[in-house]
Amino acid sequence: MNDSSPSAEHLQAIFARFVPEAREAVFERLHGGHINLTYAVTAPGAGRYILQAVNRNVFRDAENLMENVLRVSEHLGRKYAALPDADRARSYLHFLRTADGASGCGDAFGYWRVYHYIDGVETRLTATTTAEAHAAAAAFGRFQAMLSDMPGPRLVETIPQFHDTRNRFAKLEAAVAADPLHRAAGAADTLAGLRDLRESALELQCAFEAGKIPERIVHNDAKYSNILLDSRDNHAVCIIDLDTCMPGLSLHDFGDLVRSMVCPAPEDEPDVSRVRVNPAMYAALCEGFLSTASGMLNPVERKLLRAGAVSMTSEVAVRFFTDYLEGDHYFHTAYPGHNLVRAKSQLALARSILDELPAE
Ligand code: GN1
Ligand code: MG
Repeated sequence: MNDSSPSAEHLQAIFARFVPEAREAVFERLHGGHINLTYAVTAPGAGRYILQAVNRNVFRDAENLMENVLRVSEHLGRKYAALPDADRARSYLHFLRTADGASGCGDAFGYWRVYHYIDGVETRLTATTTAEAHAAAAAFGRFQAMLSDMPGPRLVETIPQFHDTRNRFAKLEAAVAADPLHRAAGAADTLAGLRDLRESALELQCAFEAGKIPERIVHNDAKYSNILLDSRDNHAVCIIDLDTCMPGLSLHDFGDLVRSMVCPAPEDEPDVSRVRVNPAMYAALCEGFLSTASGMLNPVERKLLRAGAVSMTSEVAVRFFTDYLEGDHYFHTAYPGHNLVRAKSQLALARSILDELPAE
């Protein structure tokens, strides 16, 4: 992978593979995600697009990833086509192929792909009202329900063991043992806090391993900022970032929603005293998710909502902390120690979910 940024000429050459008629396009870097390189493209006379390089350090098999993404978005397209009042052009992502029919093209920056820009929307890192929480959770529940009858072979696991929480804790212990940058001693409290969460964090995975809850097609990165919201009335327009859409547990998505919406502070809030759950937001998330997913969920899944939230929040705290110990190779960081700040904040949130929300 190339750590520098591509030149405008390079971007233009890549973009022309998808939209050959576009000349003198303008590329604006978007900084929302932690993994991929993303640009908004304005191509005079040829429309607006998103151009994105999938990070091959994270997604080793970008070609198969794109096969997943295309299957999922085309299935959603068929579902929305059957809904009479759907806002079809904005409800799912429309990907372009290259002039020679490929799903993308690779170079030192990653595997490039292009999709249509969706107008009149914005994303938010955090939510403030229970109505927003209800709507976001209903959108992800609907997303899963729509994918529950997707035909064809099992989706490829774009990152093997992505939400294998037990393995994430094992990797944490390996990083502590190796401690290449001697960072563990300076963060002993965080490490102890994470270890305390392990058993609760594994409850969801244990239920799956015991055969009590099924594998489903899920988004696997269901944070609030992965929903495009209508700029006028905030309704959920489209779910984006389908890179990890693959087999998983329904409550992985519900858990990520809780993680990203149940507290008004962002995931990298440095003042952990501000990181507390808001029970009214949690109630709205449960209600919203069940309003669209409940027909699909089994009784055990319906009882593991809080366990899903504990699991996903603890897991991401463990992942941020592991990356900190290993030298910040995985998540993009904005300043030294950013991953440690994220780990502490998500640890505080997991603790608050466990201590302050009722188990079903
Ligand atoms: C990463 O890149 P982004 O922001 O979509 C990560 C998620 C984490 C999230 C934390 C492929 O998502 O798993 O929950 O950061 N994605 C990957 O904000 O690892
Ligand atoms: Mg993502």
